[in-house]
Amino acid sequence: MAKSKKLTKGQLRRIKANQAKKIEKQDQIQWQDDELSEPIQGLVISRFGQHADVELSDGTIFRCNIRRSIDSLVCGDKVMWRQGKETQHTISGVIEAVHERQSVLSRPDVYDGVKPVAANINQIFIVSSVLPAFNPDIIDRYIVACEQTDITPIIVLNKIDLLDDDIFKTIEESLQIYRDIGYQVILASNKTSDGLHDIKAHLKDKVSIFVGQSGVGKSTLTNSLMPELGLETKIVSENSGLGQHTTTVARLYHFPEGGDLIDSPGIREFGLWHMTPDQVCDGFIEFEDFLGTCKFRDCKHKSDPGCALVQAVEEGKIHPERLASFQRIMESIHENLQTTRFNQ
Ligand SMILES: Nc1nc2c(ncn2[C@@H]2O[C@H](COP(=O)(O)OP(=O)(O)OP(=O)(O)O)[C@@H](O)[C@H]2O)c(=O)[nH]1
Ligand SMILES: [Mg+2]
Ligand SMILES: [Zn+2]
Repeated sequence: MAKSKKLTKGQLRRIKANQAKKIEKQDQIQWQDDELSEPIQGLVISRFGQHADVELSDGTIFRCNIRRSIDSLVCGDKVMWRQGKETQHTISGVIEAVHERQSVLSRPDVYDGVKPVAANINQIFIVSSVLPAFNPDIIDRYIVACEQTDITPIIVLNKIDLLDDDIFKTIEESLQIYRDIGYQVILASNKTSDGLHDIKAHLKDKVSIFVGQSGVGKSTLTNSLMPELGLETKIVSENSGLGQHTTTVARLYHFPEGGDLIDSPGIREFGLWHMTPDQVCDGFIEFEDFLGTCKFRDCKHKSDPGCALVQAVEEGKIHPERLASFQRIMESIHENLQTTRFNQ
């Protein structure tokens, strides 16, 4: 019988124990004040657990511990850190303070409350594809988050090499809704290089992030734009048609032509449970002209009589899909309010 290459339970246990020991040692590192350098400015290019990789302006990267007084630190944060006399167990210093953020993309987490994803970004590429299936609901949710924080969204439909004429026609109709509202839409493919030039042009001189479902091709796009990176990518599961959550932490890369790009881990869904109905409404920018003109002040914009949004749909001024999407978001917020910690 061929010998199995799988690790035995004992081997797995030992590996786990060694990793735990290493992390424990990293956590135990405590420098005395006189063993630490003067404060140095740095940029967090990645955050994982109790550690973060901080980059200096010359490109050198140092793995640091994080002072317990810092309650939130993410990729893109500008920090003040101090270098230890010597590197211990791969840890070179400690992050002491975080500069005020110009922007932050957050999402609610069922376990941790609202969690920041990345800081100081000014552009979000909402990446979608046909495998996993095209999902305008997720696009709408990201747009709401962008509008809330004044970050520009750009919609990318990736993997257009996989589209046949019929699917292309259906998705094009959806995408046209976004173009009509005024959002930029880019059709892209890593196979044919379609759209890559366009993405490159938008990346220049901006701090951007790729977001979207797992498996839509965020890391593959990042590799196409910066081939020297060789990031790990993984095939979409044939059974479920879903991605495999290959990228596990957000990481910032400097684009050779200028500008920064963060590749982020894929999501299953993007909840907006932390937002008020008014905030969600504001995220549907084409509703603005009609808000405040409904018959009832507490109109839910659903089946209430005299709803100005419903009327605008009937008159062709708002796309029915967008109002339906808004209503779905409101329903999901309502359901979550009843079941999660966002119930305050
Ligand atoms: N046909 C086709 N396949 C693509 C394209 N871009 C990416 N893929 C494939 O899609 C799969 C998933 O790609 P990834 O880059 O790992 O996806 P991701 O969005 O980074 O996924 P997570 O890291 O899990 O969030 C891989 O098998 C890629 O080869 C494309 O333009 N066309
Ligand atoms: Mg990835
Ligand atoms: Zn209304």
